[in-house]
Parts: sequence; C-alpha cells; structure tokens
Amino acid sequence: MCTVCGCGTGSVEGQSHSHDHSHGHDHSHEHGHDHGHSHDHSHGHHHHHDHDHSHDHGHSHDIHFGKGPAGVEVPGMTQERLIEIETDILAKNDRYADVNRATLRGLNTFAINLVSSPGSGKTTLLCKTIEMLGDQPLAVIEGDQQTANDAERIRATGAPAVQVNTGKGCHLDGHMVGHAMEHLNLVEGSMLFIENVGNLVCPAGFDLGEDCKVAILSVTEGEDKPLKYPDMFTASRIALLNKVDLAPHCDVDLDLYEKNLRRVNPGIEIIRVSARTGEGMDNWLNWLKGSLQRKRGTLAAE
Ligand SMILES: Nc1nc2c(ncn2[C@@H]2O[C@H](COP(=O)(O)OP(=O)(O)OP(=O)(O)O)[C@@H](O)[C@H]2O)c(=O)[nH]1
Ligand SMILES: [Mg+2]
Repeated sequence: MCTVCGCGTGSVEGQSHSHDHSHGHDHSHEHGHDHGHSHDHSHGHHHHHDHDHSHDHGHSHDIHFGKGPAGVEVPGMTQERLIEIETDILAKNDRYADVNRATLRGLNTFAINLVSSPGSGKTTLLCKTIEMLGDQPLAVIEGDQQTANDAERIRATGAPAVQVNTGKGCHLDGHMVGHAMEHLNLVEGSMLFIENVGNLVCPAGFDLGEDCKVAILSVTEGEDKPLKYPDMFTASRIALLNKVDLAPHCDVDLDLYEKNLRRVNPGIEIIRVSARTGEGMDNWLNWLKGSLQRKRGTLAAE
C-alpha cells in the first residue's frame, strides 16, 4: 500500500499490497444552497452524513483526511500502524535508491526524475531535449501504468529507452528503476532521464537514487497547482513551466504561477519553456549541462 499518498499501490519488492478506497464515511449531500462559512472535519472516526441542504444555512463542509500524524487515513488502521507501514515501505525503497545512486556515481552519470501530472509534456520535452543535446551520451527510463508508447517515442529519436509499466502502481520506485538501469548500457558521463508516472502526488515521496526531481507544469493546468499539490514542488529542485506558446490562449498569469511555486518552495529554480516551439529550451539545456559538469567536478574532487 502506498500510504505516502494513500491513493494506490506501492510495489517495492517484498511488500504486500492491499488497499481500501473507502474513507470510512458516507456522504449524501444535496448541495442546492450557498455556503457562507466553513468548518473543517478532521476524520478520525466513522460517521454518516445525510444532509439535505436545499436551504441556505450559510455554511460549508471542508473535509480534511490528512491531519493525523500519518497524514492520511485508512479505515481500520491506527495512525501508529500507518506510520509503521509507511516507514517500512520508504526504508525498503531507500535501500534500492541508495544502490542506484552508487551505480550512478560510479558512472559519473547525472540522473533526473521528471515528475508532473499526466500530459504536461514530459515526453515531448524529453524528445526535444535529446535532439538538442546532440552527441551527449544519455538514456531514458519511461514510467507509465500501461503501454510502451513513450519509450517508443524516445527510441524514435535514436536514444536508448526502457519502458516500465507499473500496472496499478501510481509511481516508480527504487527497485523498478534499478531493474531498468540493468537493461541500459549507461556509459561514463551520461545523463539519465527518468520519466515518472503522470501523478502529482505519489512520486514526490519516492527517492529513485536520482540527483534531483524536475517538476514539469504546463500553463493549461492553472496557477494554483503548486498550492494544491505542494509536496511535489517542495521535493523538486527546478520547475519547467511548459507550453508557454499556449499562454496567450489561456487565462493564465505566469507571474502568479511562479509566485505560487516559490510560496511552497522558496529555493526552486524556474524556467519557462515550450517543448513545441523551443522557447526557453536553451536555458534548460544549459542547466542540464551545468548540473552534469558540477556533479563530475564534485565526484572528481572526492
Ligand atoms: N502547444 C504545446 N503542446 C505541447 C507542448 N509540450 C507538449 N505538448 C502536447 O501536450 C500533449 C501531451 O504531451 P506528452 O509529452 O505526451 O505529455 P506527458 O507529460 O509525457 O504525458 P504522460 O506521459 O501521459 O503523463 C501532446 O499533445 C503534446 O504534443 C508545448 O510546449 N506546447
Ligand atoms: Mg509521457
């Protein structure tokens, strides 16, 4: 179970999978009213709502399932048990991630974990990046629940790629990435791009052994996403604000987008790009090349 987000299954080897999507309550609301005030529910109990709000009684229900120490609720499990499971899953994951990190260090390889919601443009951006990087050695691991579409798109550029299908899993983990790395002939001084499953929640919690997470947002998603899904953006070193070519067609305030990113992660770097037109891609390429050089310099000095 992935208790990091409580939404699905984890697949670190040796971990049994069981999850229950019921949140232990039954809401049957008739919302024909205008709520003028709110009260938050922190759910630690099983109860039943059956409200007929056909009148204006001036309040709304805001329900928060993540206020306990585990940050999530699962019916029939105590917060202590949830923390125990979560710690166990993450400890196992971290062991695999550490092995990956050591392999990458041995190869002077700079690895990034691309995280975003589905469709923000990760694969398109990767294809463009690969094309622009020219003869820089690199390889790609593609994570999706199903299909090999993205790995095929990458291979069409000439770059080696391995597809990992997670099935019901909602994120890549250290074990999966370790296996995928065995199938890639990573050469010294490579870049390794890991495209995570499109999901703004779970991948934030799982270290893959990468050097850093790179968040991709697209202008069509809305400026409030960093505030709604903060974990992903606090975990990322840099955010690429993609599809800026579409900005004139959307009601989007790019400065507000950046402000919201910095509210959840004051140190985050931000680059505006368009994988379609190539706008901003030079800045991204410079960031990548600089990061690889810095890693090589640091390792050489050790
Ligand atoms: N206009 C415009 N469209 C883009 C840009 N980048 C990606 N797209 C389009 O956005 C759609 C989704 O792009 P993908 O690259 O498949 O997105 P993804 O994040 O890899 O998607 P998943 O792997 O399914 O999560 C495609 O139709 C792309 O052509 C961009 O910079 N501008
Ligand atoms: Mg993709």
